[in-house]
Amino acid sequence: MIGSAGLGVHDAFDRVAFIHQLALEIGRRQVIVAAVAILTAVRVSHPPRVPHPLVREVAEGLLAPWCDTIQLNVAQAIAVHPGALQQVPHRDQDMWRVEPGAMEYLVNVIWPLTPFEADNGATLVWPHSHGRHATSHDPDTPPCAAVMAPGSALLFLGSTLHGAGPNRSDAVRRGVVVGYALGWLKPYENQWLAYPPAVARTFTPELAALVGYRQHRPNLGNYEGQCPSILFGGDVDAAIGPVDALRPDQEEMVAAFVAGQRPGG
Ligand SMILES: O=C(O)CCC(=O)C(=O)O
Ligand SMILES: [Fe+2]
Repeated sequence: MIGSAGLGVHDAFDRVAFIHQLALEIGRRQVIVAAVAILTAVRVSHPPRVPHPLVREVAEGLLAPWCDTIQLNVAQAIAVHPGALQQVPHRDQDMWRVEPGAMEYLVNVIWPLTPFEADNGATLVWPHSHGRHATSHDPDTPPCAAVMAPGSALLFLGSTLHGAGPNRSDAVRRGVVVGYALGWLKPYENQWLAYPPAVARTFTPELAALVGYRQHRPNLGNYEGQCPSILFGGDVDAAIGPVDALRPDQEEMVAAFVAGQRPGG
């Protein structure tokens, strides 16, 4: 989506108007765009859905320049209790040792289960802190609170400075964090342990693929050299042979190398 409009991820997130247009194009739903770049709260659904078609399309569009397929990085419920202090501002991509600004690794989605208010722990997001700005120098601009209600979701890049706000109210603020990462990264939560084959086989093929039951070319995340979704078929024959899952350029390179060794090749 972003690519088709000729904009890089960072340019796109710098341009609220573009995000608005993007959401209108793919959302066909009411879209609330905050008056600052990077923070976009989208009317989606309640209860949260993994994957939500609109959210998935946005995450895939943003991460497509760097991977074939995306994966679930985490699905986690977070409660901010009355009296809780502000969370340390952080960038979620810092869980990996990355070079800030070179690329994006993660799109995070926060789904409120209770209203997020300025005084009850709504996530704080620092505008213009993402992408090439994600250096050790943190912005002097104040954060903005993602005030939203169940039915909306907050989307932000893994390079964006953010954190849960302090809860000065007398009620618990509850939300669910769902992260989508590049398909070849080590995810925050070990998806195969969280969703072993006996559980994942009850998922839709789309969800099973998102939690790791598919390979990322070339051959990443295979089981005995095959797509791990073969584990959904019951007893797997120990003698199954490996089947390569290569990118087209790798297929071509291997085919040419093999042909070159044949007599007359
Ligand atoms: O719950 C929130 O508002 C943010 C939580 C968060 O950023 C985190 O746990 O990494
Ligand atoms: Fe975070």
